[in-house]
Amino acid sequence: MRKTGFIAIVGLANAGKSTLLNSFVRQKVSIVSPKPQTTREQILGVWTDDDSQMVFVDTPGFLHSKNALNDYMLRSIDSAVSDVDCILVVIDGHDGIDGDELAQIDKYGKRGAPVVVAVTKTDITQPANLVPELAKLNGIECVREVYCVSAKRNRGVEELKQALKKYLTGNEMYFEEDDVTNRSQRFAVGEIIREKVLLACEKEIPHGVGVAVNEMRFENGVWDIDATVLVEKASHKPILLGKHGAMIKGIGTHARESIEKLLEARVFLTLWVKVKEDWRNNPSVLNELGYTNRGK
Ligand SMILES: Nc1nc2c(ncn2[C@@H]2O[C@H](COP(=O)(O)OP(=O)(O)O)[C@@H](O)[C@H]2O)c(=O)[nH]1
Ligand SMILES: [Mg+2]
Repeated sequence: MRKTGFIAIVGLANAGKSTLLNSFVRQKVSIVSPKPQTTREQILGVWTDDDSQMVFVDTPGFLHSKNALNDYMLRSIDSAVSDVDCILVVIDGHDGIDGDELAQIDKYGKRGAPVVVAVTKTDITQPANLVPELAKLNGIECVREVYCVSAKRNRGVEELKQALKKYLTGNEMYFEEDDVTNRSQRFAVGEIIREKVLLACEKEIPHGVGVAVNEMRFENGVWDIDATVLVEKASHKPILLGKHGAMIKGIGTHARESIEKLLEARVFLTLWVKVKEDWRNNPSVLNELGYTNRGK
């Protein structure tokens, strides 16, 4: 019988949580960019092998700012860390560990689940700089183990995954053997488009971007996909379109290539840009885009 269970991945925005999740399950289930708020809600990544099934819960990073979408993201972190077998705190080794992070680890520890720390981005961190940072973790009682990894270079990730198995407490299979995520294909397609927008845009626009996949049709070996990129200010629309539509065209090309890999088929992608003032505070739009608090 396999050992099974849930492992929550938490930490500051941009620490490298989603990259680590993708590395654990060896597939891109969560989008990655240098911008905070890339991950907006719980995404599950599932790893099943001969002796275990580990369900990793990716979460949005912790951020302070006020709107309904952020409230939603914070609730989703909270629900992710309750009732898991282990809390994996991801720390950016390159940035070092600050007081807030230490306090946060302590807080997670009080929830009862064992805490394991993954210090990531070691590929761009000098070992000499890492040592004093690691020493800061010494005084924190709830930390069971500390692993240094590079998710980008896939170093130390397998060892960490093996180590996490000992914390699994269940023996019920939550997913089919070949499932890698809980999210639908449609959601994954929307997320890929959002990732390409994030990578292409500067500063404030990314936070205000939402993607609605209006239609996905598979015909004659080709996926016909129609999606709308929502922006929250009229002034953002021309920026996203770019000169003679060059920006949105580039986003569309990158997105199409990624979606073709995901769906393993040719894709015909049509993208629209629409202004929807203050959509991040509009429950019906949030619902339409799939940002609904759902249980795991
Ligand atoms: N050099 C390096 N960069 C990384 C590593 N892991 C993540 N990153 C980068 O850090 C940024 C944030 O990563 P992401 O996984 O989206 O962080 P999250 O907000 O915690 O989910 C992205 O630009 C990643 O490419 C790593 O191991 N090494
Ligand atoms: Mg993320």
